[in-house]
This record gives sequence, structure tokens and C-alpha cells, in this order.
Amino acid sequence: MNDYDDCWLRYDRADADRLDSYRRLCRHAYVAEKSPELSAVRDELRRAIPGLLGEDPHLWQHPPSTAGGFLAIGTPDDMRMVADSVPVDEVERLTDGGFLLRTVEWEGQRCVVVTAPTDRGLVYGTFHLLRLMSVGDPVDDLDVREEPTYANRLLNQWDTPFHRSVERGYGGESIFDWERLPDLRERYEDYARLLASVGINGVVLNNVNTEKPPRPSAGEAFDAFEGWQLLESGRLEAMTGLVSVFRRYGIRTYLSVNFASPMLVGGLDTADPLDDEVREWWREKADEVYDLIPDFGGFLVKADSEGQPGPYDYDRDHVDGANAIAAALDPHNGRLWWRAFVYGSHEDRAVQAYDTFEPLDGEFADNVTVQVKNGPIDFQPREPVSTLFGAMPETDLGLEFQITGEYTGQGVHATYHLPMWEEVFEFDTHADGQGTPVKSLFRGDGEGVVGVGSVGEDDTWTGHYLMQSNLYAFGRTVWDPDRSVEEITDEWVRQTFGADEAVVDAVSEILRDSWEACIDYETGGLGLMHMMYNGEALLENHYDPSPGEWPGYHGVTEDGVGVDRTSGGSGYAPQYRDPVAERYESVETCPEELLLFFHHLPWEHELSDGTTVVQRLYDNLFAGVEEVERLRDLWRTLEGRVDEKRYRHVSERFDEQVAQAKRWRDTLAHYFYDHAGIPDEAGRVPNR
Ligand code: GCV
Repeated sequence: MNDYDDCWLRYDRADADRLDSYRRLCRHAYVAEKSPELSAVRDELRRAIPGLLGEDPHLWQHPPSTAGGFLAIGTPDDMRMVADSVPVDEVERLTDGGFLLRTVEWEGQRCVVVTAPTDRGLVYGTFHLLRLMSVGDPVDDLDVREEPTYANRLLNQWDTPFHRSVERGYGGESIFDWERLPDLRERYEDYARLLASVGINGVVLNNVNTEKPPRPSAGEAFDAFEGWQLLESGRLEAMTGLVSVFRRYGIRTYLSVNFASPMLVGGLDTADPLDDEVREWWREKADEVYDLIPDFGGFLVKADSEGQPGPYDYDRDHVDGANAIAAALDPHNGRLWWRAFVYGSHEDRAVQAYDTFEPLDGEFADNVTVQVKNGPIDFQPREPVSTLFGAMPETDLGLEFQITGEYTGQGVHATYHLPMWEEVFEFDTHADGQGTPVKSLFRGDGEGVVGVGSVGEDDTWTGHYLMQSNLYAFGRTVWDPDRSVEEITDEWVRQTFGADEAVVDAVSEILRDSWEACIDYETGGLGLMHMMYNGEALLENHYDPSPGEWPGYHGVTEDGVGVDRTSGGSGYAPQYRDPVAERYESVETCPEELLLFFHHLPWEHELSDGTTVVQRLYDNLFAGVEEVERLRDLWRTLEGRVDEKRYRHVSERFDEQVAQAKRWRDTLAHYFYDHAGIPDEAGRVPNR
């Protein structure tokens, strides 16, 4: 028994009404044996069946003839019984990861068949079946056909090897004990299970920040192990066991690498991407990696951003930089993920990514994916979507979401990101005419969706029991962005907390309403953002309110609030296609929830319902706190219905969240009042 939580893979006893049928169909399992993935499937049945059915599974190496019913898991090639009972051509047409679940008659027995064209698909199909039983769905008449929407569904760990820390991680230290590799921990496998159970098929093991500036001068040693060192030969060898753990669950491994690796790891005196020796160094390094890890996914690079080196150091552009590394990966079918999160000369950072990358469309090598954050700033509680989506038709793009709650209350506040991700997915980019939502993009073989991870060594994994939901929801929505928020949330709650309808309703409501509450108390709404503490003293914590620090992000002055990002301002709005650009350009048509992101307006500007901007900001701040109090009270109704440990943990965090939300409300309300000089009509903002 581990101390840490099982999250949604609890496999508690199935509902009594279903138990007979589950036992009849799934207690006996005939599972193909040929691959590591199938041994993971068998292990999962050994874990799940005793819990769900209250009986040990009986695992067979041939179809049992007297069981009366059984579960069969294998490809049609693996098992004649499967080939005889499902339409093989339908299975073969499924994309990698896709699977079928069917309840069939076979030689007088009723059987559940899990089949797929690949072993990875069998892993997903097995987890799908176990999920159905965990939420109490019937399995005696199954006809399920599933395929992942995006080819690449990646997790980006921001785990920093030195000190085992996780940048912006609130679930404790990194679970990866780099110094002790090749020794493995059981936790690696449990993490791989969690990821595979929601369809993640790639993991970048280390932080995109692979170097901690400043670099020591020549002759001086680095004082700590840094991420770039994972490319050293000994480190790569030590990593192969960890890679196998993920491989068993159909997950490919990737590494974040430093652009200056030829110097740092290779001892060259340049990392110029057009230098022959540098290119040769990357080639040899890629060959070495693939010798050790033949199914290695590729590299991820953060270049020319926040102190990380990049092509600009050599007067080269991002195409030069990316293509040099991609060329080394290409013979091995490896992929380079190259982040668009770059800084530059613009006063308004929002315009930077598009200005830098859009002109380079069509120039990146075929095995480069440009990875773009969902919004133009930095994972704020609400941002408009990035203008790059749909703007680079000749380039493979990846969409980057943040699972961890860097700006949404971290490990303390219950802020569910799925409604935000749904808003992003549904946004119509008009890239290919009306009806080109974000979710319709990223469908190429080299494209996909990426989530910045949230787990750590804490017993809860994510630092907050309720925030395990973000990891779950990320995988499920990226598997199928058409699945509704309600459906995904309901699945998660039932697997995590059981079938008590009062619990299901309350937890679902808490999650559903939490994001809007956070926007209200952390920003006042209307598209304001980035008022978080960013100073050195608290390690740029991005948690406490500090609106005076970065006025450029919210544009608060004595005459008004908001940032002019129209064509007369920083020029961000015109980066969208029409009619989106036109909609944002005008104060009249700009949606209120983003109004101050695009426009600097007088404090007394009237909104559509006649309320002034400043009054709406006050109202939202107070409403946000009231909402969190309501959600806390809703959680309190669950005392005695949820186990004591999780009940108390969440209750304590809610108390802290309410206190912190009040701190935000009061700080921002005073800040607005100090600049606007206009009192709250309801008299709630006292003079200081
Ligand atoms: C990994 C923000 C975060 C940084 C993060 C960076 C990035 O600036 O605060 O911690 O660095 O984004 O996405 O690269």
C-alpha cells in the first residue's frame, strides 16, 4: 500500500445492481501476451478487478470454455477469438490509440471484447472499460468506438532536476529522483497509469528552463545539476529504465534540451545553428539517444526566452535554430517541439509571438512543431486566444495549456480549468472561414495539444485533492474536445468520490463555478489580468495580489483602465482575421469579458447594462468572494459523506481560499479606487 492517493483509479466496489453482470463478463479475462503494453493491461486488471468486483480476476492464456462469459483483450492478429467476433476491417481503420469495445456472443458465451489495431489502443480500451465499471455504466451491450482527436497528447513536466523541484508545481517536489536513476520507484508506474488512463501518449520529462542563468564563466563549475545535463551520455543511459516504465503504458518520452547544448554538453565554443560542427554535434547526439531509446519522441526547446539561449544569440532566426536540431532528429522520425513563448522588443508582449512566428510560416522543417500557449500573455485566468492559431497553415502547431494553477490559486484554490479550455477550444478563429474553432486545428500527424504538468511528491499528487480533476480533464478533453464539461466532470467525480448523488452534484457544481469566481476576485473581470506578485522577495510567486507592479498589463491610470490593443494601440487586435479583428477593434462589439484587454476606457465608461466600468469591477470583486464562500459552504454539506481525510484537506484549503480571495478583493478594490477616485455605490470599499 502506498501513502499517496489513487486519484481516479480507486476501483471502489461497483454498484450492487451491476455487480452480477460485471462479474459474469469481466472476472475471467483472456488477454494477449506478446508486448510490454499487454503486461501492463494484465497488471491493471489485477489491480482493478478485486476492488470493483470483490473477487480476484482469473487470467487466461486461451479463451476459457466453461466460464460462461469472459473479457477478451487483444488485437485481431493476436487472438482468433477476437478476429472472429468483431469486424476486423473496422478495427484496422482505427488510428493509433483508437479501440473498439463490443459485447459479443462467442461459442455460446457472452463476452466483452476490447480490441484495437495497436497495443497502445488496448491500454486505452482497457482503461475505458474500467472507467465504465467505475462510474456504474452497463457493459452487457457495449458498442463503443473511440479514436483520439489529436495525434499528440503530451504532458510537459516542468520538473527541474536540481533540488527535485517543479517550476510552478504545487504538489511538492518532483517525483523523479534523477540522481538515483537507473533505480526506479513504484510511483513512476503509478504516474504512467494515471496518464495512460486519460489517453496521454507523450511525456517531456524535464523543465523547458534547462539552465539557470547566469552561466558560470569559463573554468568555473556549475553549482548544481541542471536540466541540460540530461543529454550527457551517462544520464541518458541511466534514463532508459524510466523510459521503459512509460513505454509499457504507450507513452513516448521526450526531453527538453538547451539550445546551447553543443557548448554545454559538447564543449564546442559555439551553438550557432548554421555552424557545421554544431550540426554534426546534434546529429551525433540524436544518434546516441536513439541507439539507447529507439522510440524516443524528440526534443522540446525554449529558446530566446527568459534567459534561455537561442538563435538570436547568433543573429539567426527561429527557423535556423529549429531546423538545425530537427535535421538531427529527422532520420529517426523524431520531432522537435519549439516554443513560441518568446520575448522581444515590443512594449506589449501580446503581439510578440505572432510578430515573430507568422512571417516564418512554411519555413520550418516537416518535423518541427511550433508550440503556442493558449493566450498571448501567460496562462492568465482569462485571456483571448492566441492570434497564431490558424495563422500558420504551412506549419505544424501545438496548443499549450497549463494544467498546474500558476495564476489560478496554485495548490490552495479550487480552480477547475476545463471550462476555460472549453472556451478556448470553441473559439471561432475564422481561419478557414466561419466555423473554424480552435478545436478543429492541430489535427495533423505532427500536431497536438500539450499540458504543463501539475504533479509532485505530495500524497495528493497535485497539492489539492480537487485539483486532480485538472489533470484528468486535460487528458479527457484532449482525447475528445467534443465531450462536454459536464460529462468529463461527472466521470471524474464518480470515479474519485463514488456514486453518492449529493456528493456528485456538489463537487460538480463547485468545479463548474470555480473558474468564473477566480476571474472575479483575482482580476475584477472585463479582461484585466496579471496583477500577481512578481518580485524577487517572494520568488515571483504569481500568487499574491500586487497590481502596482506591472501596470503595463492592465493599464490602470487616473483617467481610466485597460490597454489599447487596437490598430491605434499596440496592434494586437488586427492580428486576428476578420470578423474577429473587427469585433475586438470596436468598443461597441468587443465582448465585455475581454473589453479592457483590448481597450483603455474611462472609469465611468458605461457598459451595456448602464453600469460603469469601475462599478462593475467593484461588483465582480465582491461577487467573486461571495461565490467562493458559497462553494466552501457547499463543500461543508459533504461532511460525513466524503472520507475524513479528504473532507478536512479540502475544507482547510477552502478556508484559506476565502481568506486569500478577500485579500485580492480588498487590494484590487483599493487600487482601483485610489486611481479612479470614484467610490463604490454600495459603500463596500472603505477609504484607507
Ligand atoms: C517555465 C511563465 C512562468 C515561468 C515559465 C514560463 C514559460 O513565465 O512564470 O515559470 O517557465 O512562463 O512558460 O516558459
